[in-house]
Amino acid sequence: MSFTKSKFAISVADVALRPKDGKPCVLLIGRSNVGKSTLINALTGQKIAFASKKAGKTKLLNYFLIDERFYLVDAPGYGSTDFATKDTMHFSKMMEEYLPLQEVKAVALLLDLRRPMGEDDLAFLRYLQGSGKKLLIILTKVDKMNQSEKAKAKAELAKAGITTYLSSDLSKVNTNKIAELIASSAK
Ligand SMILES: Nc1nc2c(ncn2[C@@H]2O[C@H](COP(=O)(O)OP(=O)(O)OP(=O)(O)O)[C@@H](O)[C@H]2O)c(=O)[nH]1
Ligand SMILES: [Mg+2]
Repeated sequence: MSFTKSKFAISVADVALRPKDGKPCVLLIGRSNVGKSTLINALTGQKIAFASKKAGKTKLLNYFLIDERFYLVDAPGYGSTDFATKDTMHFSKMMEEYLPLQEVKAVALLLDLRRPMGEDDLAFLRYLQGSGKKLLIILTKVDKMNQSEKAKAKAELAKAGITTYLSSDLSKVNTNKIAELIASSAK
């Protein structure tokens, strides 16, 4: 399956301003530049999320209504530095407010494991694992990985306690599988 009908709904800078129609939400989350917006475009078959070569493009929570049933929410990327910048503080605050919401049914964490996970990735992963939300792990940019990088990524995930994950190479077959899992987690 893929998302047959999808449209941009709203961008909000503040959690308080989100849609309050009770539709379930699946949050797409990951470091800046990991490929969140690109994955949304692949899943919807439309250029509805802004992808950019420059990190930190997405600053707001962007809501996309899928099949009139649930929202896929593109979140701002979290930090690429070790210290708390204004942006990472904004991100943490937003997540603390957002994750506990009843309509947030699942979180898809995107990881680009061509580089090992950083402390911030691991800390955030632990935080998500303890959040009580369904968690989907999606490896991005797998089309750019060779066999040994794929094996390393798998070992890296196992070390972090993750044995089930999806790989994204933006192919049709692959994207359909991700769409299917996201749709079923939005319940
Ligand atoms: N080869 C390849 N490139 C990808 C893939 N996903 C994303 N990219 C590229 O990576 C860059 C960043 O992608 P975005 O989708 O803008 O990343 P993002 O996570 O939305 O970034 P922020 O909004 O800054 O947090 C773009 O140049 C994309 O074309 C992928 O699966 N394969
Ligand atoms: Mg983005």
